Parts: sequence; structure tokens; C-alpha cells
Amino acid sequence: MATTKVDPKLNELSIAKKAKNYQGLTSQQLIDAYRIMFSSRRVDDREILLKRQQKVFFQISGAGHEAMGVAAALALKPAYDWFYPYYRDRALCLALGATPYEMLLGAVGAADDPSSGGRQMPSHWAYKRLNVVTQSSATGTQILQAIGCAEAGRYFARHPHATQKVEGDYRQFKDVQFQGDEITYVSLGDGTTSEGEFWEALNSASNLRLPVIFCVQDNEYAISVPVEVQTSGGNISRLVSGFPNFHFEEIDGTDPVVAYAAFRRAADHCRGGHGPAFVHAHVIRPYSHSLSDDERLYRPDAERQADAARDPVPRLQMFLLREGILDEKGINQIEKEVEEQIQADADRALAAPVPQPETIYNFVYSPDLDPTSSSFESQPAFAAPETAADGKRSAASTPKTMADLINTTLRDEMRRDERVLIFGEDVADCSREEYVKQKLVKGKGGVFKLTSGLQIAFGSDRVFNSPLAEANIIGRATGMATRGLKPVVEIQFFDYIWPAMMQLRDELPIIRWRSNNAFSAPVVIRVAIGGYLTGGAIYHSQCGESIFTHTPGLRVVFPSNALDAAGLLRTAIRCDDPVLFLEHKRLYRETYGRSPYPGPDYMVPFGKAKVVQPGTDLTVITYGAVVPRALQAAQKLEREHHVSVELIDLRCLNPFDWEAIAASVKKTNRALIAYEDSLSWGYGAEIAARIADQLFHHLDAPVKRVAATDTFVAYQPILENAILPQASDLFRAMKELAEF
Ligand SMILES: Cc1ncc(C[n+]2csc(CCOP(=O)(O)OP(=O)(O)O)c2C)c(N)n1
Ligand SMILES: [Mg+2]
Repeated sequence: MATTKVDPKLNELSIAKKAKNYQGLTSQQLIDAYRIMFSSRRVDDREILLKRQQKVFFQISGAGHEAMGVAAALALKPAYDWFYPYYRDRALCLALGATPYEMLLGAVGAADDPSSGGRQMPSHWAYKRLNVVTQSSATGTQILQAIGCAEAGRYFARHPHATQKVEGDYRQFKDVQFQGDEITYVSLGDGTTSEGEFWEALNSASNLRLPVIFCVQDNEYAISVPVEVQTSGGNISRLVSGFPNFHFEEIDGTDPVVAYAAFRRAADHCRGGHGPAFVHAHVIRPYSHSLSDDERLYRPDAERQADAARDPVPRLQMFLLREGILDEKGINQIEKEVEEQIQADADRALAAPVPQPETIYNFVYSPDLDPTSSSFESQPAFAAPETAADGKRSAASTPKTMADLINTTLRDEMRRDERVLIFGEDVADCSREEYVKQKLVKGKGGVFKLTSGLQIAFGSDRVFNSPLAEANIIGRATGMATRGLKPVVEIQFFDYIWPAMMQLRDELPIIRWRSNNAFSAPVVIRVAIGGYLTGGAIYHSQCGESIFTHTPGLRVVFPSNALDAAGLLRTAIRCDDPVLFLEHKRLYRETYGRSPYPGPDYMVPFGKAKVVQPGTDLTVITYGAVVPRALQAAQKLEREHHVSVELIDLRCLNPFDWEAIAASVKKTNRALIAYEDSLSWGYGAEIAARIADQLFHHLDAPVKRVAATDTFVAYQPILENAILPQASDLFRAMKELAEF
């Protein structure tokens, strides 16, 4: 472990002491650094002025952090290395090649704002041409994504064929680039080191020896909360120092020469393949947290003045003068040019066209590949049902379970597409692969064995176990997919998806929309869901799909049988959008809904329901494990009361097949929506509301719902039966509706 620690107080005079030794930086580079740092400060000042004039709507500054930005950019390479900055990284982005004009377009929310087209607050950097990846406002979510980004670079270096563009699926629309010795830079504030995802990311970067530079910009405050409240002992360097494989730096981040030297050492460590680096920089925050904050409410004058004495912009100016690199005239000249440029840029940005309201739906989903289209529709190619001499059917034509066909589909797609990776908890056959190689063990392949045999078939760099950390799984997958990989990850139980919720709600589904289509992350997330387990309970039986159908940008699929699972999973993997693929545990090995293998190209388009049985008297709309229960109830109703039920299996919940619902309800004039999740605010509420709204004149009876009770699912089977909708409940509700 390499460590260079510099006490920031001792470092106060370091610039002066370092006379003539600029750590490899030329005088011209220092002059350029000053121009960028001064520009960065002046863009902040201009935005503050515009905010006061109500011409821009938000401002957060990079003031006090400028030296770090230029130093990092000097040590790294735009459009070669990858950057996951945070909002204080204005100077970094300028030094990488973004322009003040582009930033001011962001401030006014112009249509041509390259970071988001007016969708995000300013200072949420994204510059595709520079490999600066879209970021959000959620503190810390970028860190695990940066890990996935670094993993993708390494994967492509080991699998160069995987970078090829292939027509007909998501790969057609992804330009993949990588460099064998690329670095991923990720930055964050001192307060953000309190987020759990920060620690998950350090753990993975360390364990996998990834070329990631973590840059913690420590201005000692997170809004009003000081560092000693966030960080035990008040110093993050001390806490992280035990992570193996890291190179550590703790520096005065207001000194660009010191910072440059630190980043050079960090970059050398990463490019040399030794592992990640951690640069902890002590900086200042002279402009309060944002324009919505007044730090005088919680910081006394003396403290603020001490900070001001370390301001990196005047310090570098003094340094240039003292070293004779620039005289006063030279400084004035630069400052005048910058002021004039920013004034002109601001005027141009204020005159730039704003986005049009009708564009709001653009890029919620891929504009290139529509998974509801007929290009995702193909017929099953079942093997001929030859019968062997003993009267048994051939293996290929024997009906397979949903678990079998999901496994086969994963296998097919991994064979077809080298960008497909599988990871999650317990998904590998055996992490200690020598046990399998020596035939000491058979291997596990998932707690439900859905990924069984895939690590053995495709290798440990394509199928591997993650740490027990769900945000880690989704955050890393998001970073990988942003680079063009196709992670097909597993969340072991729906009940444990919540640690990943920030990534699933605020990141993955919204990357395309918030970056105005500059970036996308079409990850597939397979999740075992649902109850009817006779022995599951609160933490192994939950549904909750409506939370995700309520998230724009995420496709949500919920098959009820083996054939649909195979066809929909293939569509999920080949399409260009993030997909939550919900697999009902009870259906994995049911006799209901088995199917022979439909061949390696069978696909079912999203948003197309299946009429399980046609009928004329009432419509039942359902999905998942309620499908076989509703079918049983409908058949009984037909037998005993001659009521003809049209049973619709939605299969896909977002998008959903409104046309199939409308056509059926117009025919039967009665609708029942049945779902396994608890009743109130559940998925059926939306369908019921739409039917009431748009099909009112076609209804002969109220729209009904059957669902679980508004409780969690209990362990004792008597309770579970009472909680979850049973065939008998469905029968009763259908009968009442038919009789209304
Ligand atoms: C997950 C999350 N929680 C809270 C916030 C609100 N918030 C925005 S910035 C911030 C403080 C961040 O402090 P620090 O990480 O030290 O960065 P600094 O702003 O000081 O550079 C907070 C609490 C947020 N954006 N995201
Ligand atoms: Mg801070």
C-alpha cells in the first residue's frame, strides 16, 4: 500500500516553497490552469448574478474546489479516461474541454444544453464527447456506477470482440470505446462519504483492483453539517486506510501543483494495474452551499475568513506573480479576456432557444429500438415431437418448467452476445472455481438454481457472485450498461430489492431522459417475487410491482408461464431499455404453464397481453401467479353457472396492453382486475381507473378488484391463504360481477 500524506497546515506555504519545481508542470500549463480556474469562478459569479435577476433558476458553485479540477484534468485524459464528477467539478469539466457557454446553456435550461437539454439543474455535468457521464443530484449514487464503468473497460480489454456493433438488437446503437489503461475518476464531497454506497464502492474497487480514482473534496461541510458529525474522528483518510490495493493521498486541494502531483501518482498506480487510488483533498467553500443557503447562519466570520485566506484562485495568482511566470499585466489580460468571453457567452445563452413542452416524452425510452414492435415478435420453433421406441417423447420436445426455460434463454443469449454478463448474490456455480474444476463440487447457480451451469459454461468473468449488497449490484450494472455491456443481474428476493432503491428509482431508469439521450443503461434485473409458498412469509413473499410501474423509464415484465418467460426474457435482453423482469417463485417449477423449448430466437414483444381463454360475459385482467388461479375459478364458473369469462394475462405491466383490455371490456361490459399484491394503491388501481375513465359507457357493472389484504404476507399457511387471493375468492368475485 502506497501512502503519501501531507498535513494541509504544513502545506500552507507549499506553493512558495516549491519555487521552480512545478512537479512536471510547465509555466504555460500553470498559466492555462489559472485561466480555467478564473473562468470557473467567473461562470459561478455570472450565474449568481443571473439568478438574482431571475434569469436562471438555481445555482451551485465550484468555488474553492477549482485547483482540484484543473489538477485532475492535467493528470487524466478526456475522451480516454472516464469521469463521474459531482456538482463542484466545474473547473474539472472546463479543463477537460467543456466551455463556459455550454455551462451557461445549462444554467438557463436551454434546449441545446449538452448535459440535459434543460432537464436537470445546472452543474449536473454530462459531456458525452469527453466521457463525462451524466450525474444526478442524489449524493453518492455516482460512485458504484463508476465502479461498473471501470469494470466495463477491463471487460472490453479482455473481450475485444464484444465491442463489435451487431445489427438487430441494442448493440446496433452503442458505440463502444475502451482503452487498455483507462482510469475512471469519481468525485464526491466529505459529507457524501457517509452514504453506504461509498463504502460498497470502496470495497469492490479494492477487492477487484479496479483503476478508479476516488476524489473526496473535503470542504468540511455538508450544507450546514460539519465533517466531525459525518465522519468518526473527522478525517475520512484515517477510516479508509485499511482497504487493500489502494494508493492513498491526503493533500491541500487548494494548491494545484500539490494536487497535480498527487493525481499523477494516483494515475500511475491505476494505469499500472495496481488497483484504485484515493485522493482526499482539503478544500474550501467560500460561497455557502448553494444560493439557497447562507452559511453565516452556522459559520462564524473568523472561520470563513480563515477559509478565504486559502482561496485557490488568488493563491495561484500570487504564485504566478511571485514566480515571475506572469506579471500583473499578463494577469489582467487573462482576466479581461475571460470576463469578456463570459459576458458574451451569457448573452448568447440567454438568447438560446428553450426546449419545447411537447418534447417532454422524448427519451423516456429508447428512440431507436421499440420492444413493443413486431421486430420483437417471433413464432416458437419447437422441436418435432418424435416419439422414441419406448413411447417417450424426445427430450427437446418435453415440456420444460419456467425455471428451465429461463436458464436456457440466459444460456442462448450469453452464447449469442458476448456483452451479456450475469452477477448477483449466489448466482455463480462456485466462486472458488477450482472446486468445480477439480470436480469436488457440482456448483450452485442461484438459490433457485436459475443460473445453474452458466459460470461453468461461460467463465467466471461473465458469471460471478456480487457482495451481499443490492445497491452494489444495480449501481455497478448501471455503470457497465452505460459503457455498452448488457448486465443481466439478479436480485435474490423482491423483498430485498430496497437497498437498491435509490439506484432503481433515481438512476437506472432515468439516465437516458436526464441526459437527453446522450447516455443510457439498458440493464436487465431478474427478481424472484411473490408468495403462495406455504412457508414463505413477510420477507420472502412480497409483491410490490406497482412501485416500479410508477417509475418512468423502467419496463416491467411479469410472465405467468414458461413460454412467455422465455420469449419476454429474450426481448428484455435484446432491447435497449432497462427492464425489471419479475419471476414468480411459485411458478418456477409448476406443472401449469410448462412448455417445450421454443428455440433460440423466440421473442414476445412487450405490452402485448395474452387472452388465456376467450369469453363473453365478463373480463378478468390479471398476471403472474394469479393467472392459473383465475383460470381455475373461471372454469368452475363456466361449469357450474355457465358464465363465460374472458381471461387476460397482461404478461407485461409497463407498457401494458390497453387495447386488449378495452376490446374485451367493450365486448363483455364487465371487468375484474385480480392481482397478488395488496389491494390499495396496487397495480389494479390504475387499470380500474382507466376503465372507469375511458370505458364508462361500455360498463354494465362497477369495476371490481380482487387482491391481497392490506397487510404483509404471513408464515402460517392459514394466514397466508387468508391474505393472498385464492381461486375461491376469485370465483366469488366473478360470480357476483356476472350477477350484478
Ligand atoms: C441522497 C441525498 N441526500 C441529501 C441530499 C441533499 N444535499 C445535497 S448536497 C448535500 C451536502 C453534500 O455535502 P458534501 O458531500 O460534503 O459535498 P459539498 O456540497 O460540501 O461539496 C446534501 C445533504 C442529496 N442531494 N442527496
Ligand atoms: Mg462538503
